[in-house]
Amino acid sequence: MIPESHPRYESLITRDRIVEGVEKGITSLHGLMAQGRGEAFDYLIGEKTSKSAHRAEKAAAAVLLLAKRPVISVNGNVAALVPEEIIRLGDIVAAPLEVNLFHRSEERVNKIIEHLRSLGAGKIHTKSDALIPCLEHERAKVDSEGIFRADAVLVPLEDGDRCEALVKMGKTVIAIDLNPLSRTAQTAHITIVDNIKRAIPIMSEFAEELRNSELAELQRIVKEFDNNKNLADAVDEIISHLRRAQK
Ligand code: PTJ
Repeated sequence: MIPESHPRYESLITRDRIVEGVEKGITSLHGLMAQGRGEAFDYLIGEKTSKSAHRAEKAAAAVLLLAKRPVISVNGNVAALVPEEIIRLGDIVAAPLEVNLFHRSEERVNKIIEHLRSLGAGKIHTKSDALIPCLEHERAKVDSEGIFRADAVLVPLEDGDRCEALVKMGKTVIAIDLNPLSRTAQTAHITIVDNIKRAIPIMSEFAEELRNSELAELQRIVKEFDNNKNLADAVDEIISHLRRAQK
């Protein structure tokens, strides 16, 4: 039992959720390492949502609202850390979920689907009858009516090449990645450099706020967003945070 007074309470609770995910067979063992990597970047960021992340979260909400066939991709870490939050976001922007795993096993895919359903998930794309071109690993397996034909895909905690392959397929790709220098971060159209635990609820708030906006207003938000500039800002924010922490 971790006391709430512990200075690293939030971080320790998050670790517990990932460990629990592994014990339930939802999260892969590699997910533990991914979490550690994420934590290190979150520390550099100051464990709070930066201005650049906030801008990206707003633009991402607008993209999802504008999309005709949006899909939210769920992996083992996402299912352990933010299942309810991702279901809520999917409901607000009318985006079905699809489980897509790097360390894929049918058993784990099914466990994640059951886990999401037990928490009230609506539409989940469950087939794996199509392949993302030019991707030689298990993440290529997708649902022909889901990620394969989606026009916008949210890919949280991703590792590079699928993001690139989805971009090549002509989809708008939104990534959530605490590492602003990762291949995914550099390749996506909208990169949210924030902890998924903070990012998803903020995206939902923006989506709630924007869901009744005129189309032109949503298009303006997306058009004005510049991912390269935003990523440069994210790096600057990390540097400024480190300078302040040093004093
Ligand atoms: O469930 P699977 O089999 O699909 O596997 C999922 C993982 C995450 C294990 C797999 O995709 C993987 O190994 O990912 P990587 O290559 O470790 O990349 C994960 C990225 O997500 C890294 O850049 C981390 O910094 C980042 N990350 C980790 N935790 C968080 C995060 N970003 C946002 N929020 C987090 N909580």
